[in-house]
Amino acid sequence: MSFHTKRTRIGAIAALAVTVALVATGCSSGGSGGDSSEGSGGGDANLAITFLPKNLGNAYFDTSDKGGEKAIKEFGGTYAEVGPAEASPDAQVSYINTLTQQGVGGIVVSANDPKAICDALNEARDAGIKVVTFDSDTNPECRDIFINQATADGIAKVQVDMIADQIGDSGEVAILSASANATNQNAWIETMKTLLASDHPNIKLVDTVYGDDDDQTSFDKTAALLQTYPDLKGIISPTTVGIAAAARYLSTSDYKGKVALTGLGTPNQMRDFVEDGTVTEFALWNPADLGYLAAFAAKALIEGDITGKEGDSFTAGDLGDFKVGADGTVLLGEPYKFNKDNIGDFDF
Ligand code: RAM
Repeated sequence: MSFHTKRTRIGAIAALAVTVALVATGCSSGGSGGDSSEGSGGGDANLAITFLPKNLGNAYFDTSDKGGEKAIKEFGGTYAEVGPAEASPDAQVSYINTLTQQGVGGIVVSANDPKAICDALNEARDAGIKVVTFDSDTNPECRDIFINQATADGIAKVQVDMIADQIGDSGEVAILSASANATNQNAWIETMKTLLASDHPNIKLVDTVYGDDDDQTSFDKTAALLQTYPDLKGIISPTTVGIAAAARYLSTSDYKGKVALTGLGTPNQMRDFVEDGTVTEFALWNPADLGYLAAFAAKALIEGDITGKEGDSFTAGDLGDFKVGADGTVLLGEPYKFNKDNIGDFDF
């Protein structure tokens, strides 16, 4: 898997305009130990920071965590990545407990459930570990800071706008989501429902199904949706795993070009399906920037520069300065749309 990020100007999208130069360094680590150079930060700060994605084997988290690794190398900390095979609610608990025993300085986690990992995270925090959620939050009382890729409103709106555009603002649509408890997808789906009801009276959301961020489950759920709803005009999949699996299904079926598919995807996973006409347009942010920013937030917490309260500010390397907003949330930027005219500019 190659992933160089091309140095590309991307208009007014600040988060993406600062392109992080990523160098392919092979696969992510899967073990519980660090896989990068040993090093310690300034003073006696414990800059051993471990990334804990929803699950391993998801290209989105491969990219986000590489962004974290790049940041940690820049500031001389120790990077590691651990995670479960399945994106199920409590699958991350044992990893958090192990990290607490090991005495890392920070945990950067994308949560599969807002509550299920809370006790484990709070035990980690009681032991002095700083906890940053990124991508998918826990309840706010279980972490120090949440690094949000874009606002839930923005992420919901871009997907509703795209499906409305692609089906002529009328007809049946369904949602193919990640796991049923995922904080991020559930927030986006709630807002999408509100937007559909208020602004798109002729679009009917007939079902929401869950592919668990597993490729085969998502593929099978796509097939089932198309069989159950013969009049389906479009599918929204707010997950990079789901949209890629659904596109693969559609691309070799009679539904190709007839049933629209949009949502959130990575350019590399979606490129073939945009080029062959299965998909017109989808959106995302820069996952590498998200991981990079999350790592710098962990550093600022560990070094005591910030506590996570509203108004705190810190510098995140190449991405510049960020301020902590309400509920201990830091915002990366805005979602960005990919289509046949621009997809060639991206490599992640
Ligand atoms: C999948 C995961 C992740 C989400 C992206 C869009 O990779 O569910 O949490 O942010 O899709």
